[in-house]
Amino acid sequence: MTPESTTLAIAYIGLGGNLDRPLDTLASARRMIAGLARVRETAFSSFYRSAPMGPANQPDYINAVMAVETSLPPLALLKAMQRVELSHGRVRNGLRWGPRTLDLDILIYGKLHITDEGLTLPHAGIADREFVLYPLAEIAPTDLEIPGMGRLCDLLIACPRRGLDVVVHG
Ligand code: A4P
Ligand code: MG
Repeated sequence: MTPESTTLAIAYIGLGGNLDRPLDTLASARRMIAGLARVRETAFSSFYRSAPMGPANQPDYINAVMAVETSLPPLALLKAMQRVELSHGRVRNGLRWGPRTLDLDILIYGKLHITDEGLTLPHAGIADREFVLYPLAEIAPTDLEIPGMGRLCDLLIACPRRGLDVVVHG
């Protein structure tokens, strides 16, 4: 796909954050993403709260998933997501799984299955993260085939919902 391409892809974006009023931050990021050129929001999940995966000495996370239709190629979409992160105070401190105001992951981009230095699609963490799978299942068809990983409904069965609360219904 060239940058000028008008081919439309369905992409799912995972939003997360645990510093500085994450509900407000995620709502603001949603508006900014929906307002991007060549991006159209098609669905947005509820907001969920969960304990941090990784270091425990950080606040709980708020997560949500957004579906968009986009003609941006994958790397351009990633760059756009990184600009939205930066404009919401994201600081990359190099700490793996450390606290953050806003994290935007491209979970799925159409049928693409790629491993690149800067972009892995689908996102490598989907299968074992309940804070990704359950909001995704709210807005995606349950028979969605996640390239290289299998059907969403099968991933859900393998990842029981344990510590995930809906804080705002979508
Ligand atoms: N990158 C590669 N593929 C992708 C993709 N599909 N989408 C690269 C977005 N980025 C992708 O990401 C590091 C690099 O990944 C980027 O430069 C990009 O080129 P980052 O956002 O700078 O760093 P990160 O997010 O800290 O890395 P990591 O390891 O991906 O963190 P995670 O996996 O996102 O985990 N607990 C709960 N309950 N909820 C959460 O949302 N999130 C994290 C962060 C930890 N614990 C959590 C949560
Ligand atoms: Mg990230």
